[in-house]
Parts: sequence; C-alpha cells; structure tokens
Amino acid sequence: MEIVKVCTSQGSLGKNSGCEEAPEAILSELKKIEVNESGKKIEFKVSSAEINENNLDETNLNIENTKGDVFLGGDHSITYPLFKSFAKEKKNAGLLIFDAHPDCALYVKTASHEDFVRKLVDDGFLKKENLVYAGLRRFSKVENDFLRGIKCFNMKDLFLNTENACDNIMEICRHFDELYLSIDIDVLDPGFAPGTGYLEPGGLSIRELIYFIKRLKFLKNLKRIDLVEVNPKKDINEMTVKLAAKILSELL
Ligand SMILES: [Mn+2]
Repeated sequence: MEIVKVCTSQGSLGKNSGCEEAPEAILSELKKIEVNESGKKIEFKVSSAEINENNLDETNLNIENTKGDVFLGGDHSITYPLFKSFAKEKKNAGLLIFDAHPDCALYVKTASHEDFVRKLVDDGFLKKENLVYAGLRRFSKVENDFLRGIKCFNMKDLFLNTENACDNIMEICRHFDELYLSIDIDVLDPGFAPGTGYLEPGGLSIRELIYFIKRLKFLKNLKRIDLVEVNPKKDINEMTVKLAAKILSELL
C-alpha cells in the first residue's frame, strides 16, 4: 500500500491552517502501529504530491496528476483534483463522503473545502446520482437545496440503525464501476477528534467509524481513499493524530 502525503491547507480559506502538518504527524504515529486489530502487519510506502504554497491552481494540477490509492491531507479541497482525475479514467465513478458537512456551498472560482462537491458536479466530473453522503449533521439553506435528491445518510440515520445504514450504503456503492471514499475527520464527534477545523457536536464514535471502514473494505470496487482535515495544531494530546493513524491501520 502506498500512502500519498498531500501537505496543504491552501483550500481551507485560512480556516484550518495547520492541517498541512497532518500527513507527517499521522504517518509518524502509523509507523508505531506494528499490527492492526485484525492481526494484519502494517506495511506501507510513502510518497507526496508536489505543493506550491503560492499557487493553488498549480497545487491542484499537481495533485490531479499524482498517482496513488490512499491520500492523506491536507484540507478537504484536495478531493476536487483527486476525484477529477479518478473519474476521468472511469465511466461510472462513485463518491462516498463521510463528513459532518456536505461541502456544497456556493463557490467563487477555485474549489475550496466548503464547496468542492458542488463544483465537481457543476464541472461535470461527478453525477449527482453517484454521490453518497454519510454522517451529515450541519448544512446551510443553500446546501440543503443542493442536497435534494442526493443519497444522504445523515448522522441521525447512522445512529438509529448503524448496521442497516451500512448495508444500504454498501448496496448503493457496489453498483459504481469504481468507488472513491473520502473521510473528513470531523465526521467523528469532537469528543474523539478535537483536532480539526470545524467542531461539529453529535458525531460518530471511533468504534462506529471503524465498523463502517472494516465493512467498506470488502467492496471490490473501492479504488481510492482520502483522509482529510486533521489539524495537529488544534489537537489535544495528539488524540486526533493517533486516531487518524488508527483509521489508516484498519484501512490498509
Ligand atoms: Mn467537514
């Protein structure tokens, strides 16, 4: 397994500065995990996407051209170029997003971590019917309008019947030719993951997220994954960094 570091917070509009430090911090924790919960040895290679601190467009182009299976951000805007290149090669690519927020606000020009999903749809890289959300619990009115007709498993749905929600998510996702899984760490409750840009109460527990991950791994069409929005600068006792390393260890 190759993990690609994407060390940027350029797309966070200054609201999650520090998340560019996440890949290094998370990987140094991951190196300490020898075996995961299933008894699998943790082995991985590391590479990185080229970042130009002063030019977001160039950064996005570099990310788009970076090959890999697992990408470690960085802010959530990196999913824009990563899904764009992913979908270009596939006919019917699906995107499953675990996030407290739908990230489909109105954008200006370049995609940010608040609006990249709307831009992926508007730019023709993502069909609305190929978009699935899990864990949503906070959105604006304009986002609420955008979400009409989109498959949303909101936090309350996941909580009421986790197993059933997971069954339904998997049933939808296995029909895509290839699946991209994007995990924003804020899908977790801030009590578990305080080191991120937007603390959104009422989220998943770490055990619940691991349950989803372990089952989603069985999907043969799952081809690309990203984990984003961890911010070591806002973390408490490296809780969030360690948790992100654990998520990766269970994903590998
Ligand atoms: Mn979020």
